[in-house]
Amino acid sequence: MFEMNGKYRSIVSRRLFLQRAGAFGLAATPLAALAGAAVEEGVTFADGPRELVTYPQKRPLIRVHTRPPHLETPFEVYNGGAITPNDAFFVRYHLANIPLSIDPETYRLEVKGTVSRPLSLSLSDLKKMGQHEVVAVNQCSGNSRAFSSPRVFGAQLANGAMGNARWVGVPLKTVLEKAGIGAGAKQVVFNGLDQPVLPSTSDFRKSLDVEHALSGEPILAWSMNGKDIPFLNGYPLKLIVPGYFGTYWVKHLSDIEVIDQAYTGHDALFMTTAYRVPDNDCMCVAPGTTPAKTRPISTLAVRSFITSVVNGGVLTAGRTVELKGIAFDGGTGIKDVEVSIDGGKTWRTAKLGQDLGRFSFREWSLPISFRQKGAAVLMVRASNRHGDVQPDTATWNPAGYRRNVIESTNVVIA
Ligand SMILES: Nc1nc2c(c(=O)[nH]1)N[C@H]1C(S)=C(S)[C@@H](COP(=O)(O)O)O[C@H]1N2
Ligand SMILES: [Mo]
Repeated sequence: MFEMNGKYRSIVSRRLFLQRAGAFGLAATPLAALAGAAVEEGVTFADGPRELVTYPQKRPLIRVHTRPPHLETPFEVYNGGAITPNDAFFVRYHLANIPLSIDPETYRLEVKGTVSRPLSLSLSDLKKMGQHEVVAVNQCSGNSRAFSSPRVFGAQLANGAMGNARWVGVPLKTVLEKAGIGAGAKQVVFNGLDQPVLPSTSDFRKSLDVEHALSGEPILAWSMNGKDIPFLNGYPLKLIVPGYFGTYWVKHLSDIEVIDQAYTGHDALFMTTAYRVPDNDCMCVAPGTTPAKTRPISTLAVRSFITSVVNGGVLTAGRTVELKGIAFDGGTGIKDVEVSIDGGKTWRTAKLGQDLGRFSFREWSLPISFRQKGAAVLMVRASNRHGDVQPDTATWNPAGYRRNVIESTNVVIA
C-alpha cells in the first residue's frame, strides 16, 4: 500500500522551515543554498524568488503552489541527461482533493460506456495484457508561461514544467479492443482518482478521439524509468499520450468511458473551457486580444534549450567550452539543432546525441571557443522532421500555452 498520509503532513512544516531558513539568514545550510538556487533568471515573479519544497519521493522542487501540489523541476536537472529522474520530475494537479493512499491490491481500472464488455481490471490483469515501452516528453501546456508578454493569467511557470521519461505500460488500444468498442463510438473519456473539493467544481477529465485512442500510441503506464510511477506523478496508472501536452496524461487513472458523441457538459471543463488554443495555424492572436474560436490543445511544438549555461553565466575567453542542451517536438523527431553565439546573426549546427525515439528529449552539444571578451547572447533553435522551426519572435495566446520561441541566454565572456 502506498501511504502519503504521515509524510504528507510534514510538508507544511518543511515549508515553514525553508521560509525561516531564509528569514534567519541560515545561508550556510544546504537547504538554504538550494532555496537560493531556485531563483530563475529572467522571470519577474510577483512574489519574488521561488522556494523549494520537499514532498514524498521527491528531491526539493520549486514550489508553484502547495494546495494542490504544483512543483517545477529546477532547470539544472535538464543538464544531467535526456531522462528526467523520477524524484526531480515536475508535478501538476488542478483539484485540491488528491488521493493520499492507494492500495495496489484493491485498485481497479473500470472500462465502460459504449463497449460490448465493460471491464474492471486489476494492476496484475493490466500487466498481463502486454508491455510496451516509449520514451516521451511530458510538458505542461503552460510551461514557460511566465515569459508571456503581455503577462497572462495562470500559474507563473518558468521552464521547469517538462520532463522526459521511459514509460512502460499496456497500449490503450489493447484494453479498448478487449472491451470491444461499440459502433458509433466517438470519443474516449479518462478520469483519475483526484476530485474537486466542491461538487460545483468540474472534475478533471480529458478526452481523446476514438481514432487516436486506437492508434496504438497512447499507453496505460505503471512504470516510469524502471520504477513504479511516483505517487504525485500518477501512481499506480497514468495515461501516456506521446507527443501530446501533459494535460492529456491523466494520473491515478481510474476509469475510461467510451462515448458516442463529442465530450461536453458540466464535467468537461478541462476540455471545453481550459486547455484550448486559438483555432488557427499559429494557435495565436494579437497580444492582448481574445480569439474568436478555440480548439483543444494537442501536440507539442518544437523547442530547444541550452542547459549547460544559465542566464547571467560567465564563460572563459580563449578556451573551448562544450555547450549542450536538449530539443524535442510533438513526435516527428528532431532534425537539426543550430546554435548562435552572436544573438542570432550566424548559426552553426550542433551534434545530436543518442536517439531515444521521436517523442523523447534529444540531447545536443557543440564545442565553442569564445575569442572576444564581453557580453554575448547565446541562442539555440531546433527544427523537426516535419520542417517546423522555432520562431524568432514569441507568438501570444491568452493562456500563455505552447511557448516555443527561440530562447536567449545572456552570458559574459571574461
Ligand atoms: N488526475 C489528474 N491527472 C492530471 C492532472 C490533474 O490535475 N489530475 N493534470 C494534468 C496536467 S495539466 C499535467 S501538465 C500533467 C502533469 O503531470 P505530472 O504531474 O506527472 O508531471 O498531469 C495531467 N494529468
Ligand atoms: Mo498542464
